[in-house]
Amino acid sequence: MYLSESQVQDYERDGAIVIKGVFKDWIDCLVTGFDKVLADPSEHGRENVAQGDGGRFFEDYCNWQRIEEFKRWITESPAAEIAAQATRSKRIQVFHEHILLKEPGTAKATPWHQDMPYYCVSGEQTASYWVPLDAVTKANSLQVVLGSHRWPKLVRPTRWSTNEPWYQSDLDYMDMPEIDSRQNILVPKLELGDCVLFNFKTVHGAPGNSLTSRRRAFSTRFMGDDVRYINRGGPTSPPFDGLVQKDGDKMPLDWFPEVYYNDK
Ligand SMILES: O=C(O)CCC(=O)C(=O)O
Repeated sequence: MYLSESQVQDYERDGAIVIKGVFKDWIDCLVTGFDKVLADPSEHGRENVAQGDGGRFFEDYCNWQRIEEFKRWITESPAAEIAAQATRSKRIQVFHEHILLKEPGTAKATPWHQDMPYYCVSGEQTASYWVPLDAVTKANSLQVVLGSHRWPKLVRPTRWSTNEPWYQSDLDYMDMPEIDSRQNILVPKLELGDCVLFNFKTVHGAPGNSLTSRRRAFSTRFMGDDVRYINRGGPTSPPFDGLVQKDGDKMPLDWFPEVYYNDK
């Protein structure tokens, strides 16, 4: 067991936990993969800083099938087994991975958001990793709003580069409340090899990067037992064009392979 029962209970209550040291032997591998994507981004690669605004906030996703280092991490590191423990799932499917780069001097923050409303899935048994690949401080680290995965409605998703609504029709979502000291915000103190594990519904964000070093982060999303397809009425992020699932269907294994199965 990688997680204690009390860590699993914290995950259920707070929607996020910090796991210390678990990926310290994987940082070099992930950095190699990250740099390969930077050198050869996919069609999904996006810049979030307008020209002239200074710095760079680049992201890309869904590269793990072509980037061998990411595939190794997904299939050989303890990540999927830990996701199964945290979500009390028998099986874990990989949804996708995501890289985020903030160059020094990037003012653009990652806005507070939940990932779930961008995704074509629903469910409670979800687990996303945020693994920093450079030394981070409170000034440029991921932050999460503890307990926000239990808010009664999903928060309206927006485009990070423009703040425009993500969906044309988005009345079913609530506005992001003011995030301030009334919420229980976790600003983790992370070392290389540590990670934050959080539910797809947990509100999170990150400041820009005011440090003099890059801030690279590797995120991966895993789906547990109760995760099902949902049509959100417009293209999701990632888009996964060509999925033919209907609401409530299981996610197809040929797109989202099972990467952990607990046969006990
Ligand atoms: O690294 C960041 O700035 C944000 C990360 C994030 O939103 C995520 O991993 O879901």
